[in-house]
Amino acid sequence: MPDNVVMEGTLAQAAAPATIRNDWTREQVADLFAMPFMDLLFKAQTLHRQYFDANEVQISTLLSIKTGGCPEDCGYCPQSASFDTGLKASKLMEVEKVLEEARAAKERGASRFCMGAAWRSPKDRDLDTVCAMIEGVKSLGMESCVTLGMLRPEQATKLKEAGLDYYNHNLDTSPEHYNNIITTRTYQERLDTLDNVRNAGINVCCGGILGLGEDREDRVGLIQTLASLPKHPESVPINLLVKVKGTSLDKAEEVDPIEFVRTIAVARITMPSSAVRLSAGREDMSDEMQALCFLAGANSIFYGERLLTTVNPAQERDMKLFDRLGLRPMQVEVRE
Ligand code: SAM
Ligand code: DTB
Ligand code: SF4
Repeated sequence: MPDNVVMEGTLAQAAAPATIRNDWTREQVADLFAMPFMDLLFKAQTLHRQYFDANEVQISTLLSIKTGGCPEDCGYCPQSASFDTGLKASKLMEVEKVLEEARAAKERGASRFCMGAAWRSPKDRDLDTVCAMIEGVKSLGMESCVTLGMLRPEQATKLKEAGLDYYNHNLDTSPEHYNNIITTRTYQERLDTLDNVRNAGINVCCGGILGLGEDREDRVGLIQTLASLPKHPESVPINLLVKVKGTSLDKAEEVDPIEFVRTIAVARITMPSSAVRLSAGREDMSDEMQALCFLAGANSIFYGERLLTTVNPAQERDMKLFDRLGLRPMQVEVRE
């Protein structure tokens, strides 16, 4: 089957192929969100199986290579200098230290190593150091991913030349809700960075966060924007806000877990060939909720006891969960 074709609908209708669509309307996405939960999950799981082995989950490990002191004012983020969260800011890590962490992550079973820096955008000198980290990670036989803030076209090209596989840059929420969360960088600037990453030939990792005080319409707006990009992001992280004391969202309203699962399912249905990552926030989820997210089409996680600055489930808990659900880590072939 050509990779732009997906079998749409229930198993009974599986003979009717449908093209991957980049023209989703708000109304169509809202209609998916409003489906009866059982029908929605069945549709998502059916589509999931057209593209993926439903028992495989891709595993990434995160490392904060430059922590805190960020000039941006993202209301959810413990690393913003706008908030006093008690986090100690640190300088860019040394390449060899980063590679030690990458080796350990590989030994624990991660296929991708993701490095995050609390920058508005990288300085050219720092970018050279990050390129050396990417080259080192690749030489370990792992996929590489970085998230460094806004990128200019020539910076994206440089990262591509170093062998970068994925660049993470999130839209976070709907265009309408965005300005309530971040004032120092516009939605359009985020879209421009995504364009620059795409044009450099790097895989795009782009998603959002639930729990930012948004409503259903904003969740619809986020997914519709992602699914209407000229090419779907290869990886779509759906984060549940990790509330950190001192940030402006530390008292935000809890997200209904069923609504979270619905969002995963709608991401799976609208972007069927993308990896959907059950991203930050798993520490606060029950095993049963995570199982529902996998059933709804999530097929990627962050593995390891730390995200960037906050906690992630203990490896032992994740290994037990994989075992109980019969899930296997996805094996990834890495080309240098
Ligand atoms: N500074 C870069 C940037 O914002 O593009 C890269 C690092 S930033 C921490 C990466 C992503 O982490 C953000 O875009 C946001 O979606 C997510 N994130 C940050 N804080 C979070 C939190 N408390 N809970 C959930 N996700 C969070
Ligand atoms: C993404 O969407 N989630 C990750 C990754 N991309 C870089 C980051 C989550 C950060 C959670 C808060 C923290 O640990 O600082
Ligand atoms: Fe800075 Fe990124 Fe945190 Fe925003 S999300 S404050 S840009 S580290």
